[in-house]
Amino acid sequence: MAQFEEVSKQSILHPKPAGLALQYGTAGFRSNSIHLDHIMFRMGLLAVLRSKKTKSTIGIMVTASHNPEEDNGVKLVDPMGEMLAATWESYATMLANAEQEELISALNEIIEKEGIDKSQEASVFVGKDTRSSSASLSQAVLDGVHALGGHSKDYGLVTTPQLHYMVCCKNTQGKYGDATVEGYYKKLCQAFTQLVGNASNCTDDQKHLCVDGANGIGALKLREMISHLNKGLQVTIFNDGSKGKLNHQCGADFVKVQQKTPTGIQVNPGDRCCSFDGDADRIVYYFADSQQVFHLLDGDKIATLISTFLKELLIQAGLNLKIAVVQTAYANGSSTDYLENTMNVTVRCTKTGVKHLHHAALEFDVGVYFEANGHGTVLFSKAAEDKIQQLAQDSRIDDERKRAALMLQSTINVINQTVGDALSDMLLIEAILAIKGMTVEQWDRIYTDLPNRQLKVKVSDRRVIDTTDAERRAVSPAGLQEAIDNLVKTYRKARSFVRPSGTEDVVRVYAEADTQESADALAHEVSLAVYRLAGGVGEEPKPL
Ligand code: G16
Repeated sequence: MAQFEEVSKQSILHPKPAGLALQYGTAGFRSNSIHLDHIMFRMGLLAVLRSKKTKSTIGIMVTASHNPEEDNGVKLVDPMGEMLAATWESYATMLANAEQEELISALNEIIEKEGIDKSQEASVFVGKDTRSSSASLSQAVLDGVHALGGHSKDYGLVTTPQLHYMVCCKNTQGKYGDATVEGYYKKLCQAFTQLVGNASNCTDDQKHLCVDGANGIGALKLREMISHLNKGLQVTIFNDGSKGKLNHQCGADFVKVQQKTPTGIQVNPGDRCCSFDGDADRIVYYFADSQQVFHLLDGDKIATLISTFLKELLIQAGLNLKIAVVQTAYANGSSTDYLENTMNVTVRCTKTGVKHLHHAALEFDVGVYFEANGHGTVLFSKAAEDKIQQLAQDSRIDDERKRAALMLQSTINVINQTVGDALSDMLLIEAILAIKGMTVEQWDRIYTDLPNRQLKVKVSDRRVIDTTDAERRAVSPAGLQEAIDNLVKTYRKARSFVRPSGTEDVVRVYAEADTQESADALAHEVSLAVYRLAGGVGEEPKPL
């Protein structure tokens, strides 16, 4: 077949380093960028097959999100803007690791197993972040798409959620919105403007937000979006990429894990601040109190704010829709307790990775999902959206119900339902705070986080750790879970778990307890157990 000849010819220009094996991780492939040229080419090929199989446009985003500048990676986007179907992850790994001479047979295997019609047209949307390696790597993706005869549209520099949005718009024939960056800004900003129209007299101070752009794509795109906001929000952007390094001492992951303000931003008491990550699919908020003490409002606090707002609107609208919040093991114990016992909403816990949370959220009329690291969104079922729309158009209902239904409608439009989106989440949070007349301090006081600590441990092969129960318990190596259980027993209100990261070559350790000292000590002791029982490399973890 002529196309396979082209693939063979082109693949020589994107050779696989001998012996290199990479696994499809939490959000696709991720590694130092020097290892990724062949992966990008091959994911271009895979996207063409996926497009032929689904008869839809598929997306490929070149980004390593929260990882350091020297890394890169690739995220694949399925037809409705969701992450690549789990069943195709093994094909991705197989293609990525096939030796040069096995590539065509690997492609044929996928074609046969999936019953793909080779004559079907294929279309792939491609985007990239601001990393220096992203330009050549996205070209490698395009080479792969074209080698297998696929059509491509290169969106160039976009945030990851913007690319997810484009794919969904295209495959819904524009029902979800216009598949352009301009269309994205218009949809979100119009909905935001409508929503904040429900806020009574916000002062300029209340409208002001400091944004840490992590020196990445989010800063560029926020700057573009501001002009569409009609002064409903006043933003000062820090870490806009003009001097600092991507994600270095800044960005959502740094702020969440280090529990401190990023460099490059001056936080005065009373300032409301937020940080994006490197591809703008995560957001966390924070402020300094009058004693200059740092307060973090992470994904859990965001989920609480949004679900409270939605629950109140559903009650006001008189709509009986089932709302649930989906979290992971990283969710602070206080947040789960508050959601279940004070708000009385259903809470689900899944494995790390938005693909898992997204899937669980689809089971409800309104599924709010957030990882504690700030990655999340809200999903409305088709039936829920239809009910809200009907109510918003019903002329027989009273003003209060009408207002609530219209607000729910605008809320749906401000949200990017395809994936967690820092820009969209920021607009929704800002609108909720304005409508409720709530300060960031008041929001923070909804519940008090249990002190917690996250650490990383280097081991020779992180795959020796296997987990169960939504990653809350380790089943291997032998003795590790027992060791963790024994350590946890020695602290009050304590909880701890370990899991291999799917984006970095480390084992992650999480601990929470009644005091920061206890959380730090427990995290350190659990790190030592990982180091000793799971093949730690380098120096033994030191106390904090
Ligand atoms: C990705 C995933 C997130 C996950 C994070 C960390 O985020 O999309 O769902 O929480 O990796 O995963 P891990 O702990 O397995 O390294 P991002 O923002 O880096 O793409």
